[in-house]
Amino acid sequence: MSEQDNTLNVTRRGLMSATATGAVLATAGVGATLMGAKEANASSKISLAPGELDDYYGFWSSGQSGELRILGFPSMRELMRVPVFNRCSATGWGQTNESLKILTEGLLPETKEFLAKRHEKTYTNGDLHHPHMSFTDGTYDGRYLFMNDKANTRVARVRCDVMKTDKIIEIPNAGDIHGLRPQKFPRTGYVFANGEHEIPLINDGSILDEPDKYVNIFTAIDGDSMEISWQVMVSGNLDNTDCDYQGKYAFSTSYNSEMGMTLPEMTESEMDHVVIFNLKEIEAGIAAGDYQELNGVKVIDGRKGQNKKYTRYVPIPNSPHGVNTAPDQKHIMISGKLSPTVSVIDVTKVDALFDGADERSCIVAEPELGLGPLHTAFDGKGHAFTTLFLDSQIVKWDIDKAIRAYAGEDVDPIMHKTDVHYQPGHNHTSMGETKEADGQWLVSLNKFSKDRFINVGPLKPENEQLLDITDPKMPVVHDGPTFAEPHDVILVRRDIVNPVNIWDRNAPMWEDARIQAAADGVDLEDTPEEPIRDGNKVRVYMTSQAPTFSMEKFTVKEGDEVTIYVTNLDDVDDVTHGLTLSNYGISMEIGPMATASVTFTADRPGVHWFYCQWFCHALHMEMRGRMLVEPREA
Ligand code: K7E
Ligand code: CUA
Repeated sequence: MSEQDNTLNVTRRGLMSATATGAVLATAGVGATLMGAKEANASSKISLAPGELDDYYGFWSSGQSGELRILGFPSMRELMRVPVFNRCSATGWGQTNESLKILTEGLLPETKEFLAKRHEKTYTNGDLHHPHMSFTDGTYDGRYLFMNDKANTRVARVRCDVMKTDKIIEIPNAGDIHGLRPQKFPRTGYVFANGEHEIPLINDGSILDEPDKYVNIFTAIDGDSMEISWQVMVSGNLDNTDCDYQGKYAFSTSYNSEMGMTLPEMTESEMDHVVIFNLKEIEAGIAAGDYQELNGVKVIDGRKGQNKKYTRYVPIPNSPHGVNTAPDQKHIMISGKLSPTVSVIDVTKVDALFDGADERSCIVAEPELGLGPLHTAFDGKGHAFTTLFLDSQIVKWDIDKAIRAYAGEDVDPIMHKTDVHYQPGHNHTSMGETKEADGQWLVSLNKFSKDRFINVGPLKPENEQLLDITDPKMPVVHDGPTFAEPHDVILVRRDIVNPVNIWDRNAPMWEDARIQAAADGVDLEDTPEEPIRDGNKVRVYMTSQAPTFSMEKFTVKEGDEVTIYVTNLDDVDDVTHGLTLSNYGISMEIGPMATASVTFTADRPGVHWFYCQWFCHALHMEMRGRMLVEPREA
């Protein structure tokens, strides 16, 4: 945060808690009395006056909705939805040529074949759990956001300058990508991705109900090229992952070390494990040729008992879930889920494991915190905050005291527990997964809202609560309903994220349109008055400038394959246009100075209006034109 920002924020927050409390108490009467001075004080910190800006960007996942959401934080106002694995009616994501290229180019050949049989080009759903920003030197660098698709084994990248998805790749050999984290140091670098569900290594039907032949795969992706660097075959499944601040190790939890196929089998043993990946040894193994190549990827064998220096399996009680690296750059917290404990790994003791030390010797604390610990967040001041799913609480605990207690000292690491509503999964603190954790806010992502909001029917929203962690009692200061189902969020200081307002005409997004226009001798910014016909292919080039399209009408023949390219010449903040083609199921967004295109077959004769669907001008309703489709001669 810049000096200036800091001053502004402190002033605003300070002012608001000092003055607004008084005002609320004086004017709101009974409500304020019931609320209590403390809660009124806390809520006033988050109620931004109209026109005031938030201090943080919140990047929310959306689970089975498949998109990324941007919220202003701490107000928790939803600012934007970025389509990623889903289809979007507003922007045409999944329909425009530009988005389809991104959605299809990274698919495996067998997936393309499979989808073609269903007359589809790409999947229409996704399950996006974990959005994380790229790092440089242990903190966010504002370049990219990376995220997983558990449903269809993909990893996507969003460009933070335009807040659009620019790459999606399918991960071969792995079963359903769940945990995902970017390398923290020296930079991203690698993006680590866990395959959660164990499958046969060659999953073509030749092995079916023989679970002992199933494996799991840990993948390192190059965050710059979005190509797969290498994979490691492991024993047990893989749930969540995180890495250290030295660039040496990654850590993945495994809740099914049993490799069970049924619930009783999966939860049978008291101890599961965290797999530690030795990045330098894996790179050396790849360089030395100690791998098999599968689907074009170099796969190292890091299964238990291989006794190589690629992996170590540290026993952890019991079905561990979250793994979170503390901003002290030293401790890794593994949440026990079915065990009431969080196991603390000291990364300085990990080297010894690869020299033969006992696996548990890297554990330096294992505090008992409550029931159902899932994920842990940090304030950068030596404290950790763990969600207790079954207890519906956030527990704040002292890392140093937990270590001393484990060594035998009679100290209680638990500092406070706050009730949340209800059943929290992830929690996250402002800048909490970086070395710049600032200890201001914690958001608790609760799976159930039950009675917290007016009833909307059997399907309820989730409830994401905001806790003020500058207060030792960590009061809940805000309820934030969200639709299905954000699993995770990161809170990034706003000075780190600097998106543009207007597209760069050279953006790679519409590279194909540029190439086609050049081949047609067309200037995308000064388009011809008539479509270009090329056999039964028709290319319609248009520009948009509020409140007109450059073409008022065009004529095609039934059965023509039509591509409409629109370039938005308005280089003005917030003047986005759209093109919706009525009764053809077509719509797309065209941002300021962007080009977007869509291809379809004109198989419905008649008059079809195209119109702008983004309210852009006083004459927005008039921003329309006609596509005339001549019937094929009988
Ligand atoms: Cu829901 Cu991060 Cu997929 Cu835990 S995971 S809750
Ligand atoms: Cu352009 Cu509405």
